[in-house]
Amino acid sequence: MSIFEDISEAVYDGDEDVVEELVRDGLDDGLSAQDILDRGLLDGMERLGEGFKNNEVFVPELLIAARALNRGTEILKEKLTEEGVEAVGKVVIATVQGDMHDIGKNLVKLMLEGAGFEIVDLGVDVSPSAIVKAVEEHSPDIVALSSLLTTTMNQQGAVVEALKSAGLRDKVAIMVGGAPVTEAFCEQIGADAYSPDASSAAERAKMFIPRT
Ligand code: B1M
Repeated sequence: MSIFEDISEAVYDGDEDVVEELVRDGLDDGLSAQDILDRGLLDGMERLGEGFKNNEVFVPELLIAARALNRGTEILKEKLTEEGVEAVGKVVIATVQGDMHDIGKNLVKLMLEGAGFEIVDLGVDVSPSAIVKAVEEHSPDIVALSSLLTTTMNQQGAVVEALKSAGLRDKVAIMVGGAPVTEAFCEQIGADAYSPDASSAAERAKMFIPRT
């Protein structure tokens, strides 16, 4: 088995310590952080997702695996973000109300940090009013929203509306993403940009910051 398969398997098994050890080994062997993330950590979660869909894997296993995956990304963080430059702008990021999924949001956060953004992370299950409050308090350039459930993606639209009502819509760019979200949905709710993954989200975010 390759080390990527071993890492994938350790995530699948939710074995945090083995994940940490293997990720460190991979980096020591000169493997790229991006490959370790994509071919190891995320592959394990992808397989679990399939198992969950087929009723072979259940919520507790997903939770344990998510913790193991997060341990791995913490170690990769330094490598994935080492190209980072001085703060180019500020982003308020959140998983929307009713939604507890944070792995994708955390990856987007990580890539944005790597691109030089200062991040205000509001966490998961964040209400539109809490996001409005954070925009008032932190004056970010961008609000980035993540949703993983078809039942919560409409909360992204609720955030757009809440920012409009608060008179703040024109002061921030709104970026959206997450598995059920599409470009068409982004347009429909009046957000400014959809990104399918964390890397493209960071690239897209830079386009909202005027060059000096
Ligand atoms: Co949940 N879950 N889950 N889950 N879970 C999904 C999403 C699901 C697709 C599984 C399935 O049925 N196949 C399904 C949703 C179905 C649907 O709505 N269509 C589902 C369900 C049903 C549920 C529960 C309802 C299950 C239950 O309780 N019966 C429940 C809901 C809880 C809640 O939120 N209220 C639930 C709970 C959980 C756990 C808590 C156990 C756990 C999350 C742990 C955690 O996040 N800390 C969990 C997990 C792990 C998953 C799967 C297996 C993996 C999600 C993940 O982290 N993927 C998932 C199945 C799957 O996706 N295959 C599933 C890896 C991550 C890197 O990808 O988040 O898509 P993703 O992020 C990507 C892009 O989408 C993008 O960039 C990221 C990486 O490049 N992106 C953005 C994400 N956010 C962005 C924001 C941006 C830009 C890009 O802003 C600018």
